[in-house]
Amino acid sequence: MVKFIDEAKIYIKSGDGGRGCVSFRREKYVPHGGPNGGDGGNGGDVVVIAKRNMSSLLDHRYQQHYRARRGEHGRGKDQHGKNAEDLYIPVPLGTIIKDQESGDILGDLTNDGETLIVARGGRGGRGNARFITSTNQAPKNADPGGEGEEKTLLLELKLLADVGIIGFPNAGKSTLISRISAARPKIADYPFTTLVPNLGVVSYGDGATFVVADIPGLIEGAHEGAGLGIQFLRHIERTKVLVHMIDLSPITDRDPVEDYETMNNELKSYSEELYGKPQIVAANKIDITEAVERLKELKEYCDKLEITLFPISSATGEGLEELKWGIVKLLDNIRIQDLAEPSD
Ligand SMILES: Nc1nc2c(ncn2[C@@H]2O[C@H](COP(=O)(O)OP(=O)(O)OP(=O)(O)O)[C@@H](O)[C@H]2O)c(=O)[nH]1
Ligand SMILES: [Mg+2]
Repeated sequence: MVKFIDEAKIYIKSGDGGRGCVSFRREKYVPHGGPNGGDGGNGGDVVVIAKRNMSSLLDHRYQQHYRARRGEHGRGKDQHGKNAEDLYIPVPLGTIIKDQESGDILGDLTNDGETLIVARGGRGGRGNARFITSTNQAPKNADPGGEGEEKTLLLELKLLADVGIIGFPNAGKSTLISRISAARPKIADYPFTTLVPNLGVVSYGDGATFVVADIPGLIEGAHEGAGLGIQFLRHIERTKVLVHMIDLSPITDRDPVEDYETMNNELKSYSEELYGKPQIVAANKIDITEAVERLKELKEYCDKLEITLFPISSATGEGLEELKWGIVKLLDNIRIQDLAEPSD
């Protein structure tokens, strides 16, 4: 299994408590009314919450500072300052939260909606009305609010790939990852460039992400050990979707339809389960003139078998948005099915 650790470092601060108020009743004809300074409100807590719809810590690399608001100060006429709202920081299921300074693990959130208070807001200060005693009927003191806590947290998540990219060596699998994610795998003009799987986090829409992995290219006879063999397939056994990349470049001297079938035979020899995963065909290198010609036959073949095909160029970026949304749609459908019939 490819496990790759996604990490983020965030700075958090809970809200300070509001100040207590010093105030006295002012009534006509009463020179010194009693104290009526209200308490300050509590500062907001910082709370980490696990969210099923998040799949990476990418967002926290863009936003790294989180501050909850302070409580309102108390006011005269015994008015209590408002408590500040808690600040929620969403993280994916499986995120481990560590205190950077002590190295302690503060928590490990695994269920949707599970929360962990990582910094408590300061308590609101007491207003002078609370300081009244038998000997001091006109106290002029009030508490300042308690201070919020500051911490630097390390968030860690073991990522599992949602999408596996398979295909012949040199098809452009790593190039695709480099175009749709921030990963920068090695790309080169010769087969077997990728020797260990690469992982990338792809973001789309409103903060949502999925994770792709490529694996070293497979060739005919891989299940008998040809090329790098098929041992790498185990890395994509737990993905939900496969992107089957076909190299349309005439340089391969192979037939795209045959490539598709060969690859699927290799998959099947390895595992029926892997073979049975939903596939999307990404027909790559359509920036090459002859490739467009070679696309036709593959397209007809896929249409006949009702296989979704996206013509793309990982080099120029053509068709990549469509491919990305095609993957998202498929993942969403699978998620909906999973919700309907939970497997665990
Ligand atoms: N013209 C063209 N060339 C491409 C395209 N995508 C990738 N290439 C080239 O194809 C070659 C192989 O690309 P890689 O991304 O390394 O291929 P791979 O499938 O990861 O290869 P392995 O790791 O060896 O299995 C490189 O020279 C890329 O520049 C494309 O859309 N058009
Ligand atoms: Mg590669």
